[in-house]
Amino acid sequence: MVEDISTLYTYNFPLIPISRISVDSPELKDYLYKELPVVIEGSNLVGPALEKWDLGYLTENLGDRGLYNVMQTKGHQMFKYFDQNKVTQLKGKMEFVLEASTDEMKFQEFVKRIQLPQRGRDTYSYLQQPLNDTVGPNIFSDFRRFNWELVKRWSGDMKWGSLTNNMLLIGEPGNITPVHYDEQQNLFCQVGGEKRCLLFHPRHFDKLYPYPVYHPCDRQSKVNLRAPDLSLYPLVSQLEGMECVLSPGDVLYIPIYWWHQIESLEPDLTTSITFWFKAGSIDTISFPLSATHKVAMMRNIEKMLTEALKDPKEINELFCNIVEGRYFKEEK
Ligand SMILES: O=C(O)CCC(=O)C(=O)O
Repeated sequence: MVEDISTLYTYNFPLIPISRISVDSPELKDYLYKELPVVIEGSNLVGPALEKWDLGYLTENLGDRGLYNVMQTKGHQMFKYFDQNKVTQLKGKMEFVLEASTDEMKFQEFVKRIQLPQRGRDTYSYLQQPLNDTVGPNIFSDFRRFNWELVKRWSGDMKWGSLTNNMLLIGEPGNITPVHYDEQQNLFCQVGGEKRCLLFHPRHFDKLYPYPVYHPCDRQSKVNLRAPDLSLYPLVSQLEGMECVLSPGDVLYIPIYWWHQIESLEPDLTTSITFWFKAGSIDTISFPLSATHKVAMMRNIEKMLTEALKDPKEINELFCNIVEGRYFKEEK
């Protein structure tokens, strides 16, 4: 267990602690309502998984069933997500390098790979699989006994949209999901091992240099937070973030459009389960628009142009023509 956060990797920007509150605290609603990150303690949201889902039990129940998505890296442990559909769409139009690949394999094949000692190999794996109907009767029965009443109460009170996905993540110590944002609300449940989570408010959009929407790494930052190239990405030096370390039983609320980097800490395997919800419908809009609304608006403009122009080179050129020599950033 991490006793002292100062023993972890030191970043070149300030990180303040994310608040921790009990599931019974009346303040919880305020965090969810204001879309502010918080670690919720004592919820028992995924109780049966906490009690049982170690590697032995999961292998017994999932080992030979269905196929699982496993991301792989070689020579590093940065598991930058990419969208395979966008890779296909861009074939022949644009060159890009992906830092990870995804394979489908039986659960027991994944276990075989992660059980090889890390020393002596340079490939790393990260299982990232939506829980679906291939999981078999025991896992299904555990899943049904998650605290769905609580999930429904929170998502209903907050008027979030529907639950889209419960992703099961099993990672090797040292794995990093680099900084990115999602277009969904997330209740992120830690089941096994510990994870360090860095979060950044959506207003840091410009300081994190996201890929264009048409790119396979859409929603990911181009910046490696551990080795930022400040000549290319100078605004990184102005970042201010928040952080927490999650232990089994903790639930981190990751608000929609908040940037997050998630790091699997030594020495154990990490297991997590996400509850992703669509955004709720917007009843009223107030001005000036929030950073979240602005990101949503920028994405829509980019999507419209991508659809109209089809070719990434044309999109780049058009955006440059709109901005260059005409619009300037206000000095802060
Ligand atoms: O746990 C991880 O490594 C990544 C999880 C994540 O990015 C998410 O739940 O949005």
